Amino acid sequence: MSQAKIAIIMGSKSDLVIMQDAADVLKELGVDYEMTVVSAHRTPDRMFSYARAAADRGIKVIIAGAGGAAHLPGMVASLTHLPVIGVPVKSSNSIDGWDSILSILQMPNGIPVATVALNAAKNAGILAAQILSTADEYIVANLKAFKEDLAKKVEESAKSMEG
Ligand code: AIR
Repeated sequence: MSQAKIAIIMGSKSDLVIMQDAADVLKELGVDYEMTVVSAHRTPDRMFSYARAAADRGIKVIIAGAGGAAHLPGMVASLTHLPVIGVPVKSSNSIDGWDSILSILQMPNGIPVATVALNAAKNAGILAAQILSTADEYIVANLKAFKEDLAKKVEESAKSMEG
């Protein structure tokens, strides 16, 4: 059984090209994750059992990505008390991305989904790590180093542009 505290799920394997960014940044931040496909429409029973069992398996945060009629994040949020971060994916069945964004963003009061920008799986990974870091100093240290590195890269760009 996975000991991961973060679950990355997506509506289709075709979302992996985007969702891999969440996995990569979690690896960089030293956070274990598990990753799988769960479709709200094609496998509703699997979605139900996955979401219902996640907390008891030790998962603390769920990152859920989907495209088009992207109901996975919201439905998973309705089935668990765990925080759910939604990643709208601009997929082959998405008209222009707005369908995915609005399907994930416009949740009814009582069932929040923390929605990141279109295709922004990397930010979903960082946010999930930040949530875990409230009880984990190792992740705090990794996040601080990550942010310092971001700032350093901007300083370097500025220097090279200024000549
Ligand atoms: N999807 C799959 N089940 C429900 C939804 N909304 C989404 C996937 C993917 C898109 O449909 O998240 O972004 C296209 O999937 P596929 O498998 O046809 O490539």
